[in-house]
Amino acid sequence: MTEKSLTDVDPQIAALIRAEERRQADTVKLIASENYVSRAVLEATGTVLTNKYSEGYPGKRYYEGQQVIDQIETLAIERAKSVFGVGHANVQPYSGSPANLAVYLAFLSPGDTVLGMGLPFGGHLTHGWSVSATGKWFNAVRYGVRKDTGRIDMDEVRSLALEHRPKLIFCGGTAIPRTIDFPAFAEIAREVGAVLAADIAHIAGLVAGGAHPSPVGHADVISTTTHKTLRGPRGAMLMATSDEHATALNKAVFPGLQGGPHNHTTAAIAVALHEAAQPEFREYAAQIVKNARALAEELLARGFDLVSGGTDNHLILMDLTSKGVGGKPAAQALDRAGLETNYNAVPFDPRKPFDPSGIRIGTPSVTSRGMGEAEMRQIGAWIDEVVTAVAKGDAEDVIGRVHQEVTELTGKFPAPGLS
Ligand code: DSN
Repeated sequence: MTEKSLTDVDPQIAALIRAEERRQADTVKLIASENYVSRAVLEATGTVLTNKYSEGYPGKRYYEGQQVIDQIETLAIERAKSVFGVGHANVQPYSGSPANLAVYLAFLSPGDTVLGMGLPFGGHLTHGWSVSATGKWFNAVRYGVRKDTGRIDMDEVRSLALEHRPKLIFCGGTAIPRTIDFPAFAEIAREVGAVLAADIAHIAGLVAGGAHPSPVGHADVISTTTHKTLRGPRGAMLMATSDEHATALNKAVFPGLQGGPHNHTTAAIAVALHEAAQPEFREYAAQIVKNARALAEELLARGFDLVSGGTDNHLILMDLTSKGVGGKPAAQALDRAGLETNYNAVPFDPRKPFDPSGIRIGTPSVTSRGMGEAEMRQIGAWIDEVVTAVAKGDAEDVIGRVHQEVTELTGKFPAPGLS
């Protein structure tokens, strides 16, 4: 049994994995938080490193046999420090939510106040939203965006901070199409004596590639997943500049929250960081932004409302209210046409989170496939055709034709890592 291949042992799962591989190859993936990792990252993920326990940190473990694992984790840490220009990095958080929980554990006690962006405005559940442990166990105060601009209102952030004196302020989020003003957040955090955590999960690849300003020098703590624009495996990292913050974060990750790190993931993070240090990565990051701008321009020209009127980064948040279509039916129709998106709340959304007014799209995956501005304009045209057809209540023919055209396009742009 133990020497047999996956196909021999479990043909059902093997076939499903192949089906998912085909689906990913044939789809124009526009989910802003997804990407295609390289074959090298995939290879590192599926290795014998998954067999090893290594609770603790390099040089100080609770299990023997760390001769190799210590070297791998040290390489990942050193590469993270070099790519982001920070003094300390912890590469062990299992994913973004545990990484953010570790920030709370490091600096807050239950009941303390956190100031974060509200989920419907583009924040993350772990920035203190009500259904998250962070909203239940801490006193969460939320900022949003201005109704007229769709952008974060720094005056509101400051007045909420002065009124509530949070111990922790989160900036960053999951549906923010504009540049995050790290210096402005840092000034407010300093004024009220709060720890500033920059959650750069969405934009980490842009920061690493010089296509978004860095929070380094402004935020006390930087939290990121590794699988979005950074194009690594599913995982996360925490970074800090001061020894004091780094020590608190390390203790919070282990033994505070987690047990053994996922060493196969650590190795794949190291590989992704090696890739992020190459000159081509800067071109990739710049192209993500160019592609998002081209796609936004096409959608605006076709009469779509975009939250904040456009994008500075990899992400576009479309408000479909004026098109007379909900986000969910639009996303479902687009998916059937081979255009994968997610429905998403828009700021001040009158509809429910499971049936919101918007869809969120992004350009990391299509950029990783080598697509450029011309393809973005084509994708914008397809989105328009499908959404318009859904609004008219007669989308089947359009969905079928667009799907065929999408398949022709994806055939010309093979996705990294897929055979
Ligand atoms: N689920 C991630 C996203 O899609 O943005 C955030 O955690």
